[in-house]
Amino acid sequence: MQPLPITDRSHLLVLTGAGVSAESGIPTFRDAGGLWEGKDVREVATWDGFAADPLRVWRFYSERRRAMADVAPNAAHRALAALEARLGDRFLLATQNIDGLHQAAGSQRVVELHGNLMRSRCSACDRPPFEDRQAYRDGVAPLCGRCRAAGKDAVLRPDVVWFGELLPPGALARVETFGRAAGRELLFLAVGTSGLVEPAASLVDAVARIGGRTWLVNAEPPANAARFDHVALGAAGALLPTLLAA
Ligand code: BV8
Repeated sequence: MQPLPITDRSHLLVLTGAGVSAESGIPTFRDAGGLWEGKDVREVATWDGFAADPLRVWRFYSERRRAMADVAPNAAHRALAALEARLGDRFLLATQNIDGLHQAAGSQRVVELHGNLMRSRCSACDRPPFEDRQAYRDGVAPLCGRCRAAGKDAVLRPDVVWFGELLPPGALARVETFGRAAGRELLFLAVGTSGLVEPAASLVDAVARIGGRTWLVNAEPPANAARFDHVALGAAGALLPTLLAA
């Protein structure tokens, strides 16, 4: 695959999914051996599942927090951070991942569509989300200190977006504003995503509607592959450095 035709007028919008972190050792969701293998998504990635058994959800996310101690950004994350350094405000990275590896690789213009694993927030009060790397082992779901001070019991939750929940306020708007400003100079690159989860999976169509061109890098053809202008099958860590080369 030729490098992306990036000119000094190009605006690049990138969407990443779990596949971009696979070479860092983080399991994806839907591949064999994935995070959801043997689990019922409704039990660990919905509000109803959390309300029914917060401890089960905290075990799921605590295990993912613990696993972060052994992972680091890979060549795909680094290639995207290097491109942002080249393009500046003509670059925007929307990620479905909650692992924070893009930021760890130096990316700054990042929109976390589904939240962040290393933040928690209260399930009841409106205190702002806060950094929380703790893996809750003691068998008790963590409670909100502010609610407790007010004499109420409220369980903390991971600051992530579950199915049936709205994306963080402003997240999609930031992506849409960037795309509209770029118009026909917009290049869209999706990396390592199965194209099954909305609204992220339909970004490719929005780009096409405004006259942008679309690329996909994925280990195998995802559900929405036919909606891309160009498709490169392979590992993100192997393909991105060439694809995004100056
Ligand atoms: C919303 C939590 C408005 C965080 C996740 C009915 C009722 C309610 C909602 C819906 C409904 N019908 C549809 C919806 C919308 C729903 C949805 O999309 N459902 C689908 C499944 C049918 N979406 C939502 O609810 C979203 N909110 O729409 O709000 C609304 C509200 C109410 C009612 C209507 C509308 C919220 C979506 C967020 C859900 N949260 N997880 C967490 O725990 O991480 S989703 C989960 O899937 C993750 O966030 C993940 O990021 C996301 C997408 O998965 P991928 O990243 O693509 O990972 P996957 O494993 O699937 O694929 C990896 C790919 O990489 C593979 O293709 C593989 O081949 C490739 N790969 C592997 N290795 C490599 C590689 N590629 C390159 N290199 C490699 N080395």
